[in-house]
Amino acid sequence: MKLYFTPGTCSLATHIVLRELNLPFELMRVRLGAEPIVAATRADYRQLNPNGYVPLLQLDDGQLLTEGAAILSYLADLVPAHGLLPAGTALERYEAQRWLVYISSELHKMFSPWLFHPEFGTQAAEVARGKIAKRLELIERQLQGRAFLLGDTFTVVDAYLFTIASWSKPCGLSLDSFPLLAAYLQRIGERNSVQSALRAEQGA
Ligand SMILES: N[C@@H](CCC(=O)N[C@@H](CS)C(=O)NCC(=O)O)C(=O)O
Repeated sequence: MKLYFTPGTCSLATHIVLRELNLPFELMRVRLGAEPIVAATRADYRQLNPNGYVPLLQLDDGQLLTEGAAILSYLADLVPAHGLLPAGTALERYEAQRWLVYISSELHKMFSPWLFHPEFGTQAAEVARGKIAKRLELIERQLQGRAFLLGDTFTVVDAYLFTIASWSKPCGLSLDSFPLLAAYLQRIGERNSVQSALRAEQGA
């Protein structure tokens, strides 16, 4: 498999999960922008993903999968024994999906313009800051009595939440009102998968 990624972005979540699962993969760095390119080949990245964004997973047979939440679910299902996503049709699975969608639509896409598009200006940043703080309240409540977002084991939801909530720092969003989340980020950040993913992305 190949993971098309850009350091400092949401593709880190997929990268962490590939490492959690010990799956063989190749990292393909993408230079984002108006004309995104694959760094190693300078090929037009939009040939692979017409939307020009990361992450993108390329399977060994060439098939392509985009959308972080879908990629995370796919990877977890490749190795069900790791328990990175509840299996079957139990409500827990849809609970996990609920959080993936929540992180994607209520946090990730609220942070994105703020972090990656300073041209949106300070007013947009202030609106985003208020909305994100509100959305984090639910996360803080969910973390009460739980080491991980879904309970006592690490899942793909944690890889995604860690990646997105870590953007609070570069955005200057204080987590003082969210002590459980702050401790959670510290804890997840110490995992081998996270440490090695961050090291690999810095060197890529
Ligand atoms: N809906 C996509 C959005 C992915 C996304 O926003 N990726 C950002 C990095 S965090 C990106 O590549 N932005 C560049 C762009 O939109 O041109 C997903 O959830 O995977």
